[in-house]
Amino acid sequence: MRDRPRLPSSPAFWRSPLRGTRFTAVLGLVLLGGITVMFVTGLVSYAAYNPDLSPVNDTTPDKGLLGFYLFDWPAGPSWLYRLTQGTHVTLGVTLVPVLLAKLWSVVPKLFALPPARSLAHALERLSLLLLVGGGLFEFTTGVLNIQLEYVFPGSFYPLHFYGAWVFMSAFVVHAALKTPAAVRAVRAVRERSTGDGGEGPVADEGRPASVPPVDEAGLASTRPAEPTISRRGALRLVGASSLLLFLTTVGQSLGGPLRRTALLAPHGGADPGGGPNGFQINKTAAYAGITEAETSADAWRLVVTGPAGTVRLSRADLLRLPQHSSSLPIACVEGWSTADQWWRGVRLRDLAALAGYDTAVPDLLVESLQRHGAFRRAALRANQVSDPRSLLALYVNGEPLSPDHGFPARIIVPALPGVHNTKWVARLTFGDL
Ligand SMILES: Nc1nc2c(c(=O)[nH]1)N[C@H]1C(S)=C(S)[C@@H](COP(=O)(O)O)O[C@H]1N2
Ligand SMILES: [Mo]
Repeated sequence: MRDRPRLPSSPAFWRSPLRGTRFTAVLGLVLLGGITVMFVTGLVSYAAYNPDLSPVNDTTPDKGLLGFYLFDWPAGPSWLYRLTQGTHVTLGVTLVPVLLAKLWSVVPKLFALPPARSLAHALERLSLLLLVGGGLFEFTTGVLNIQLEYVFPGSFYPLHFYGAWVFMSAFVVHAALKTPAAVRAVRAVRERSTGDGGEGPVADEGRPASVPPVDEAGLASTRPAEPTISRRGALRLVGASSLLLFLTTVGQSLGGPLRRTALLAPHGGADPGGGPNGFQINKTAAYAGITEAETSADAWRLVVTGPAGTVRLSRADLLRLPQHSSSLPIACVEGWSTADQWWRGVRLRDLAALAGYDTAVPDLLVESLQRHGAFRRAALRANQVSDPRSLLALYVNGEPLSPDHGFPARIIVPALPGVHNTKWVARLTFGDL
């Protein structure tokens, strides 16, 4: 056996017998479907923040034309954001092994020399750089955000949002160029394997050494080492890894007892404990700097402002207003969500009436007692304020809200991203934004 070439730019440097057009094609087609869903659910997630309603909601103020698709987020079905964001995060985690295997399968191409044979070739390679870099960037920022909870304070949304557009531009070009060949490669093997056995090779793994693999793209090694696993076996391994990630992640979006199966979900957060308030906590009262002194019956007043002027209500005043119940989940951008909780409190539209909006309900700016941090304010659209299920909640599951779930009062609105369900509410300002 000759010496192994030392430079990765030499095709003979790469010896895995697994590499080949079909292997890459199968992974590529899975990513084509999966990443398309990631992109759509990602854009939807951003629309759910109603960023064009108010600068308070807009995490990418410089998006310009990239916001062309934004639409008014509906207040239902109540599980809508659970579904779109649970899909986005769970699918993203599940696709990690596929992405890594796909990159591994084409890695020799990244080292190929000369760097560019022509202008067209140079452009193609540049788009690959954006594709690979953009893909790794999107997956890395996404995973870091769900695992470490906002490691890029304030900048996660812009990074992930602009990164997605760069990545998707390269992805569309790449998919347009490569999909036809990928489909051909997958079909070719299927035809051979369903053919009349005997004469021809049945599949890549059963192929006699003399029959060259389908390798239009030149991905197969020119000097393959002895196989230790078949191509099909390697694909099964990737599939099994994805399945394992899926099964240890999806529970966080299903909530209830299944949450315990979410071994990969972020841990180490506040322990929600048991009882009626025993469901996930995003940020604790202590973290947000909320003290008992300021939420006590004597100190806390809700300030409600509108055309009728300003009213100040104690918790006892609020409890004298008509009380209503809604079963609604909390669904966080990080992908976790709770099953429906039973909330009780005052309808936002009743508070709008108190502020002077008896007939047409307007938009609403909600502000928390919390003094610092990005989640202390949120703007809600009129359709969300007027929904009869939208509450300023005082109770959950039959008990007063715990300090960590927003005592004395919090917002709960159907289909709203968790982050806009403001806790420790101090001020409601009604009026078109
Ligand atoms: N004032 C305030 N409200 C807040 C937050 C916060 O940090 N501060 N976190 C938000 C986020 S990101 C989520 S997901 C929900 C979680 O609500 P929970 O902790 O009651 O489950 O509260 C939201 N309301
Ligand atoms: Mo959240």
